[in-house]
Amino acid sequence: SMTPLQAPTDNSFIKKLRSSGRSLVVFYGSQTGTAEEFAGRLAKEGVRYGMKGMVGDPEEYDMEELVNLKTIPNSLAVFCMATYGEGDPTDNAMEFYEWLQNGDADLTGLNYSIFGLGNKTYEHYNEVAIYLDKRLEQLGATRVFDLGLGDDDANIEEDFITWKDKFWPAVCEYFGIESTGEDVSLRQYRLTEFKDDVPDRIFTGEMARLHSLQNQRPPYDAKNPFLAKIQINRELNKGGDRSCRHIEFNIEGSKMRYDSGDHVAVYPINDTELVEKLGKLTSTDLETIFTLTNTDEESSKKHPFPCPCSYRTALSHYLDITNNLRTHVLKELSEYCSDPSEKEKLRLMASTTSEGKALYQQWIINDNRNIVHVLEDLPSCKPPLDHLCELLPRLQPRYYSISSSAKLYPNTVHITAVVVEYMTPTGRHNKGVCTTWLARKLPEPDIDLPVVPVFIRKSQFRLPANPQTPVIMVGPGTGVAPFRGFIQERFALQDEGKTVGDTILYFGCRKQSEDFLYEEELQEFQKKGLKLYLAFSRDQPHKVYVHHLMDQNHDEIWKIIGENNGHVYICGDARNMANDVRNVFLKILMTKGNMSEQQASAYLKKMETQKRYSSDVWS
Ligand code: FMN
Repeated sequence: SMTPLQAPTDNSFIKKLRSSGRSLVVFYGSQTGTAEEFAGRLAKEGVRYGMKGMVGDPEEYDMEELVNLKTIPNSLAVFCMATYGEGDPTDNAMEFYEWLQNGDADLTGLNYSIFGLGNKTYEHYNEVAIYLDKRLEQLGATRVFDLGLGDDDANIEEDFITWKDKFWPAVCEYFGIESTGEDVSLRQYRLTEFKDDVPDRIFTGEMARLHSLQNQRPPYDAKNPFLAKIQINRELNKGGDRSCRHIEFNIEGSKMRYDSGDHVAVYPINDTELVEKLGKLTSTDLETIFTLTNTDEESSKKHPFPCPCSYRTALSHYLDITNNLRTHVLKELSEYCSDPSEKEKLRLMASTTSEGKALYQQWIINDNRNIVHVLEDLPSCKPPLDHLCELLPRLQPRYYSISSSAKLYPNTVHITAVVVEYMTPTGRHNKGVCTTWLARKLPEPDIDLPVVPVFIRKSQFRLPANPQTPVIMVGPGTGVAPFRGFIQERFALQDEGKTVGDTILYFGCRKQSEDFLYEEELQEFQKKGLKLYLAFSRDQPHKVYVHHLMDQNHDEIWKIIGENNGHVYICGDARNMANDVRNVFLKILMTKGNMSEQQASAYLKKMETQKRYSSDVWS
């Protein structure tokens, strides 16, 4: 038989649309799965309006084909795009974004609509979606419905369904589609359960290749994580009731390299107790091996996660069972309630009426209910577990700023992680999936070290190429993590005899005696020249934060950012800290640099584009 020299091109979405009689393609720019999930929901709903849809990862398709989408009659491209960092697209949308920015494709005749995913606590709110919306129009494309913006700080699910409710009628109107948008709930996957002849290839938590965790081979990445041994796992807090762990992953033999400022991703396993509860609530034997197969043969996603596997594996490794439930899941759940009042409650929360939205906000978001809580509190709701497996989003890896320098620790990656644990308003004890799981993985003498699947993600957060450049780092709380790596690196260079510019750290925490992370280490570096400014917010009657200390150091800061071309780094809480700190920099530029407010703001913007003002913040 002949083998073709070239694999058939499967990166043509137009070919795919055509061969499967589709006219709707929904692309997503997604890092942690939300945009991808929204795209899936839109593509699926298209059928209701006579527009069969498909989902597209811009990284996998030839996006230049957008110029030809108009050759398919009544076609529409929708984009669900998240924004990250400093207004950056997600990794999978990067190339597409650059093509749009730098090229001048003629997109006349392309019908499009965009939903953006962002978070208002970030300075560059939804910038990717806003830019894309403007740029596509500039290039000649036709906006079929207004840009929608979702705010993940508030209730992004509500923003999405509110937008979607107006989006579909606008699409129908535009294409002259007469449809009731009939509420058919369609299963996307077909269930096969193996009772007697169990297949011999069964997934047990791998991300892609079968047995990839047993037979490890590089290169390691998101689909093929490295099983790293935990060789150190210790408490950093010296008092108080919170916990912050210092964890060291051994990456020897992995050929993975990292730079200070990179992130390490960890694939966690869900809490056994929660998994067991779900088995009981759905009366399912968790050892049953099953497969979910896409009923749409053309779909690039044959299974929702690696199949076949046991229900236990699916719930432990592949599905997110701790997030607040989305409205479309509530709607599907309502079909399985025997008690009419419970059914009605779920239906109401899934609707876009103001009453429904308020109830969803209260009962799901504020009360923090996940799938287990919902099934516990609505005892007549008895969905089959395989349907839940289709509906729940994928469990995502967790990213941590690496808190070590490869210059000192080429064989280990360190992280600094606060253990997330809190009481919900319904009196439940919620635990962060990854940090609580990691906190329990303690290395013990005479037994094999605990292992966890990890991979490294490169970041833009980088020390200046020239070590003589002075740096100011602002990192209260676990925001200190990447700076521990930066400091190790700078003083290692100094030990080698290089001239190193000023290295200044602003650190803050509640009390010196409780949560001063890496106190001894930082004091050692102080002896070598680290300038350390410490804000202990609760060690005196009035609150002191890092930005207050910066406000007392105008001369030193101005010298570095205004005169000596220094670099500024901010890491930690996006909500208040990053803003307060920015305002102090603006104030210093105005007072010491005699700038107007606008000039100061432009100066910081310029520092950002020169990579002299970088932030790695989260909320
Ligand atoms: N949203 C913004 O609007 N602007 C930002 O600059 C921004 N940066 C972020 C950085 C980090 C580290 C994280 C975790 C989120 C950030 N967000 C920002 C919010 C995300 O865009 C938002 O949570 C979105 O729903 C994520 O979509 P995804 O799950 O598809 O990746």
